Amino acid sequence: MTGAGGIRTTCAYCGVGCGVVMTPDGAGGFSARGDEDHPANFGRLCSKGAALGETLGLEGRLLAPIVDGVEADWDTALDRVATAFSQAIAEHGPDSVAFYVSGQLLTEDYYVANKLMKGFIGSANIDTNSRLCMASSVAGHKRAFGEDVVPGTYADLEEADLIVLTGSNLAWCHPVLHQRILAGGAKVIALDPRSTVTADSADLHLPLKPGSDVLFWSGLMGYLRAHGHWNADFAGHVDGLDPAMPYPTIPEVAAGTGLSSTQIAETYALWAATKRVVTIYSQGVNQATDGSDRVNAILDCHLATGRIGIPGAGPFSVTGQPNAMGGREVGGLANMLAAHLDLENPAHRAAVQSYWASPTIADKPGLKAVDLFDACADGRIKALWIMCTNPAVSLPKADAVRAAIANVPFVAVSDIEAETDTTRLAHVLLPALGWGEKDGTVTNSERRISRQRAFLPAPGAARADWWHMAEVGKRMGWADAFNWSSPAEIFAEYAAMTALSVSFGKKLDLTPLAHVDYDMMAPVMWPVGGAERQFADGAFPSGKARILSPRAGAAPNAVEFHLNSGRVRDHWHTMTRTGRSATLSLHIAEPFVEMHPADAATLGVAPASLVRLSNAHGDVTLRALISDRTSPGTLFAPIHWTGETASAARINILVEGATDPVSGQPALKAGRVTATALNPAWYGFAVSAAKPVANTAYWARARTSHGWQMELADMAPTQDWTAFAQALIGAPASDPITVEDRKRGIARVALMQDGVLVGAFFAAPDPVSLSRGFLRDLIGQGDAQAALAGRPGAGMPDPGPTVCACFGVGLNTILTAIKGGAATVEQIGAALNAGTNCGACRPEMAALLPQQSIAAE
Ligand SMILES: Nc1nc2c(c(=O)[nH]1)N[C@H]1C(S)=C(S)[C@@H](COP(=O)(O)OP(=O)(O)OC[C@H]3O[C@@H](n4cnc5c(=O)[nH]c(N)nc54)[C@H](O)[C@@H]3O)O[C@H]1N2
Ligand SMILES: Nc1nc2c(c(=O)[nH]1)N[C@H]1C(S)=C(S)[C@@H](COP(=O)(O)OP(=O)(O)OC[C@H]3O[C@@H](n4cnc5c(=O)[nH]c(N)nc54)[C@H](O)[C@@H]3O)O[C@H]1N2
Ligand code: SF4
Ligand SMILES: [Mo]
Repeated sequence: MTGAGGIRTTCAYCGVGCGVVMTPDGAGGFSARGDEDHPANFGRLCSKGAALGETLGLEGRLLAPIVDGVEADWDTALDRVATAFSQAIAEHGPDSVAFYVSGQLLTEDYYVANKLMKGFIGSANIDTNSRLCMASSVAGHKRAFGEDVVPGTYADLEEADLIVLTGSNLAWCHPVLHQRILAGGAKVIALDPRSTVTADSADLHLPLKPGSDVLFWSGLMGYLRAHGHWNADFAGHVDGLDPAMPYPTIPEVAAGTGLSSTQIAETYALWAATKRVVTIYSQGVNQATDGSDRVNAILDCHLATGRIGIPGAGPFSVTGQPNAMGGREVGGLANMLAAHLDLENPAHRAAVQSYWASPTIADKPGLKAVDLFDACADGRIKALWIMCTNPAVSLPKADAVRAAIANVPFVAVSDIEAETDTTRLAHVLLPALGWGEKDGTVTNSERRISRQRAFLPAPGAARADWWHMAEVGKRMGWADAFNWSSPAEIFAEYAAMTALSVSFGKKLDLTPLAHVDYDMMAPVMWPVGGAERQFADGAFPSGKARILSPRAGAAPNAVEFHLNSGRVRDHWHTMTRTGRSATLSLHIAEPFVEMHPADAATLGVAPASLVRLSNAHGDVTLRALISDRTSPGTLFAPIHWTGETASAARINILVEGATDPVSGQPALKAGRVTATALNPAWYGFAVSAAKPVANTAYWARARTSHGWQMELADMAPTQDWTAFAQALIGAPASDPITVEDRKRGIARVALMQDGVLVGAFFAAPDPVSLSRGFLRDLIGQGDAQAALAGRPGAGMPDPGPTVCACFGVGLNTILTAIKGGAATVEQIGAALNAGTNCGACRPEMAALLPQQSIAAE
């Protein structure tokens, strides 16, 4: 849909699903602005959305099919995939093949994948990275309601009086929803073992012990019963309310969560007294061996009080990926069928098979993600197709997963990038269309379907993911069933199919969209034409809702370190897209591990030094961020760095594959590791015009607006710093200017070529302290002496690390403005523009102010 203002589409990143308008920037590119009319964001965007225009470049893109390492045409590549799958099925049966797909596929792609695997190949061996993400919420919803339905809407966040955020760093991971909460003015409580930016901006932060969630929520259930808050009117819609259930007492909750009895009692009283309460949860709840129980413990409290589906109240599982929800609708998980129908139900299976007129239908659940890669390791899987996900980085036991993929006789990978830790393992690589080039639909956390629209031409030979699969389906002998010419046709087939869900009493209803004008389709919630909020009337798909009253397991004992993991504000997963943007790469430019000062003191870890985390599966090396934001015994590391961006920072090498028995979701937030201080012979820092390459014990590289920067360290000293620097930045013929103090072990090298600086390198025995921002901007300039100085002269202040990504405003600049009298986030914004675009840095800026308060936008 092209209006006067540009092309309307939906953001590529998180499950908030913000509407974006892309307009040509006059320089051959596009710039992004929030769509004022989109009900998810009403014009807002976060730093990642605002920088979408910067990630559209074709550098590093996969632009042609590759077969056994050699560029090939489409026919050769597709024939090879079809033959490999058909042969494996003929020799070893349908369960010898598998697809591993992604919540970043569009609904149309996902629908085709499911149809091909479950209806035509006849296996349910299709699982998705949503297993790592939303599986526990799906299981929790199905157990409680009989269908995977998020009852509430984003408007509830503005109408609520109290919002509990648990296991969610919403300010960084769903920034626009966080903005909406601040604007709505509800009281906010954050339940997270770590002090996050979300916790800082909440009215109360409860740092519960990792894994004590079920205890906390079942304690609330008992409190609600004891104080007469179970809702008698709603009780008729709910099974399992038990007056005799032994729920934990407040002292028991205090002992297990590490919170004080007073804090717990006050929080319980507030929750009990507030009718309009929304509980938002995500990965801190889902990614655990008792993830489904945590979800049900939360749902129990909302069901028992009838606080569900009414304005301003309800449980709210926020989805991670842009189409986590759409994938669930079309049966993306190994234990579901399309259109919310159940694989185990013979009537559902028959209905789906007849709708597809398919030769077969999978009749037992397939392998879930972690088991699927175990089956690759032990030889059960003979052909595997990975689409739109990077499992060699993002799955637990990542090194074992890499070996498992390498063990599969035939591997196809559809991706947009040529070089990832996963594409390297493929026999056939299929180039996909990326965001901005592809067309289809996504469903966000509040069940709202929006169009993603192409505004760029297909680059090279790249084609849409649905087309890859449809072509393979045709070549496997099912020409009629996969004969679509556009995503609109696929969407129409799927929308019409939801008549089946309706006939089985489910809420998923898209039937009015079966004949919609796809190009013009405006954002719309399902059930289409039905109530926006679900279940206030007690009409659950399972008849009555179920109270599960899960029992809390024993808290893990903390002998080694507990390794928590998650996200940072400006990066997305394995960084294949955000890593292209200099703006997004500079907020946090290196992999790190947060460690409590007491643990750092015990281990002898100095600030900004390096730490090695290890266990039986392997080890990683990360920068130490010593901080009381994490508690003693618990470490936190981000998930974003890969073999492409750092030497040894794939933290999932260390994470066990233990899974929730109900949902199969792995406990990604519960690694067990030992930590040791690393004592490198030297630390280094480099800026360069070309991509730097090192094989030192530690390195991490990031994009800058003039090239690259790299942090380094190594265990052995280097004899010739000049040669080292020239090799590092790939400029052996450059003119070096080297200043060296051998006694102190300090070296500085500036590399000039044709009169401009192409690289600068610094080494020292301690972590290198320099003005990195200043050095980055010297690349391409003529000033070698300034580069050797490593920091600006007196006349030029050092802006410090970036806080506001949108306007590139540094920490020191903000502190100077505060010293100069700026007393609120608004005043900083008026002076520097910082925080006035996406607002994602507003909580960070507020934390710099003496009185620490943030007003809503
Ligand atoms: N910037 C950015 N945004 C993103 C993404 C991204 O990569 N980058 N990815 C998107 C995706 S796919 C997802 S799934 C979401 C994830 O969004 P979130 O779930 O909000 O993000 P995480 O950082 O994974 O984890 C949330 C919090 O869980 C806490 N936690 C850990 N263990 C426990 C526990 O035992 N109990 C409780 N209560 N809390 C615990 C962690 O300390 C962490 O602060 O973000 C989406 N948005
Ligand atoms: N320890 C730990 N591990 C985690 C988590 C955690 O909190 N802790 N979180 C987990 C969660 S919630 C998630 S969602 C996963 C995410 O993990 P992944 O899904 O593995 O991460 P991405 O980097 O988003 O991978 C997407 C891939 O698809 C490619 N791509 C992008 N667009 C397209 C397209 O249109 N078509 C195709 N074919 N390819 C495309 C990208 O280049 C990239 O290679 O990580 C999980 N792993
Ligand atoms: S909150 Fe940010 S990343 Fe998420 S959809 Fe909106 S703009 Fe995109
Ligand atoms: Mo996710």
